[in-house]
Amino acid sequence: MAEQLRNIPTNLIMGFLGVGKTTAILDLLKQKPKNESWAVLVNEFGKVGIDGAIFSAAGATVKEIAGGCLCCALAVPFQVAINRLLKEARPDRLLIEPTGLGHPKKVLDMLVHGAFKDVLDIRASICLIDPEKLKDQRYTSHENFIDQIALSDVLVANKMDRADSVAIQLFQQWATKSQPGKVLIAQTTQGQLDVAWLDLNRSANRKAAFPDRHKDMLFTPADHSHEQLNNSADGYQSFGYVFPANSCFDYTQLNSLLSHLKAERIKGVFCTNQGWLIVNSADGVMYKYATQPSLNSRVEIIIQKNIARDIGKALNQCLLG
Ligand SMILES: Nc1nc2c(ncn2[C@@H]2O[C@H](COP(=O)(O)OP(=O)(O)OP(=O)(O)O)[C@@H](O)[C@H]2O)c(=O)[nH]1
Ligand SMILES: [Mg+2]
Repeated sequence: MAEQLRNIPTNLIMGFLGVGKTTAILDLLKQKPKNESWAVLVNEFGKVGIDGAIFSAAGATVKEIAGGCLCCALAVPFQVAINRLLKEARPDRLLIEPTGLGHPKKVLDMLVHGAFKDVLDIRASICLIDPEKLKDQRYTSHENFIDQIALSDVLVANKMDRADSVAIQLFQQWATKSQPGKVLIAQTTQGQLDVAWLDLNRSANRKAAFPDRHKDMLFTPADHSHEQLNNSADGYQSFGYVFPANSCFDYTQLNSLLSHLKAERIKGVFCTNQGWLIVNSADGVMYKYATQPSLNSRVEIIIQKNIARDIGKALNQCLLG
């Protein structure tokens, strides 16, 4: 029973949309000691979960909470999911990936002071940051972006392959001005973190600049139809589509459609005439890789608000038969 579990090492792996959190957790799972079992809890802003499928394909015990952010509408599902995950997996370690659009303060408070305070041992929170984003005021003025950095113990610049010298200098400025000082500041690519960082200590003295960030925030589902699940908040709009189990996409048409969408984020699992695929696109760079057959094809597309698109219709036109 979960009640008998004590002090399970737990880390928050945070960072803004598409920075490489899932990539980092997948890499950490590869470094897991063979005799340990780890569990992953992932929270998605969109209502159609994709990261869960990515983790499951890697063989991790995973629970997914989709459709908002853990500290707002999903506080209760969050606690239920942790309970279930602990009960079912009895993990030696728990890694939590909150949505990139979420604020970490209430999540941390819930974990440290809430019902799980004796069950979970909250260690260093790791925040990934794409240094190139530090040039863009859309990110540097975003309260969640700022507080993900402020509340992290370990700050890691990811996507260093894309970072120029200006971006690296900005990263160093942001990293060193943060108070209390970070336990560790590092730079990496492909989310490669050292597994030993997970056991670094968490500082209880870190303060959010915007602690009430989500107090009045509502996530408004725009559509309740069985196949389209939209969500909008905070300047972002997510379009989620789930297709019937027997749907199959024309690979070439799908690839062309997704490549031309000017989206902040695209994540999908697709059955195509070239096999099952996971599609993961951030900053206009799209990665595709083969995966095992899934329950259905589904996709989550996040764009800046107020850009009207008929994405559902365009996706349907890529279906075979
Ligand atoms: N160029 C480059 N791409 C990377 C790097 N790390 C991750 N990516 C790519 O960035 C995209 C987003 O990575 P994810 O790990 O899914 O990011 P995330 O933070 O989990 O995304 P959300 O959960 O949607 O917020 C994927 O296509 C990755 O392959 C990196 O170091 N360099
Ligand atoms: Mg992710």
